[in-house]
Amino acid sequence: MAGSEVVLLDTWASVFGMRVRIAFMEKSVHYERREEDLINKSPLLLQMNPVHKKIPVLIHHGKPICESNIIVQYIDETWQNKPPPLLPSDPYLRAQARFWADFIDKKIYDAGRKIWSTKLGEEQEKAKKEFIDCMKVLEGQLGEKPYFMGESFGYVDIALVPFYCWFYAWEKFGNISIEKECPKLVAWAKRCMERESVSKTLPDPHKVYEFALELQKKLG
Ligand code: GSH
Repeated sequence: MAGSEVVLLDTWASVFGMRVRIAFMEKSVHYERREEDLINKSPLLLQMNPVHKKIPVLIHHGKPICESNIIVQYIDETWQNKPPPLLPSDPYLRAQARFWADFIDKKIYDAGRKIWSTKLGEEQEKAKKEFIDCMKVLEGQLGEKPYFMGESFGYVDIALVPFYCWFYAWEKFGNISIEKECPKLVAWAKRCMERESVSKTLPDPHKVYEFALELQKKLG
């Protein structure tokens, strides 16, 4: 651990890790990123996140902070002197932002995962419907705004935009067109991709698809 005061334990395809990488880049905070092998977790990961044993973990001055959305909030508070602010300053709007980030965590990850982990047929049709319904709720919340909380890119955008690199995989597995179902949401994702923090963080969707194929084989 000697040397770096800001260390991120991460894996390249993790949407949760991407949230933290985007937040750091937005704030221009330098950190050391360490790639974890989740099949063979490092002793440091097990020591720093003994409860969930998951990445991402931010280690700041030797102390761990776990859970991606909590890490993003921590980054915003710790480096508040560095623009841009990621959460709104108004308490009501902050609560709203946290609500939508929580919705994304509770709904999108599982719904998306079910598309590629369920077999074709009734079960997958149900998974696809559930996923599209959740995406439509998000599209409704976005409305005509450029970003989720209004004019500027922030916390809710960071919570959701990493999933954009999984859209291609979900479309291939589920034989769906997310753009057809949710055109405004895809336009929002493309707008986010114009930011360096997002375009430099999100991996190639084809690479993510290959990764998901491998994972699907392993899970049988
Ligand atoms: N709610 C957590 C967060 O937001 O940080 C989810 C983190 C998570 O699921 N991480 C996965 C992981 O470390 C990688 S994408 N999995 C290892 C395992 O489950 O053993």
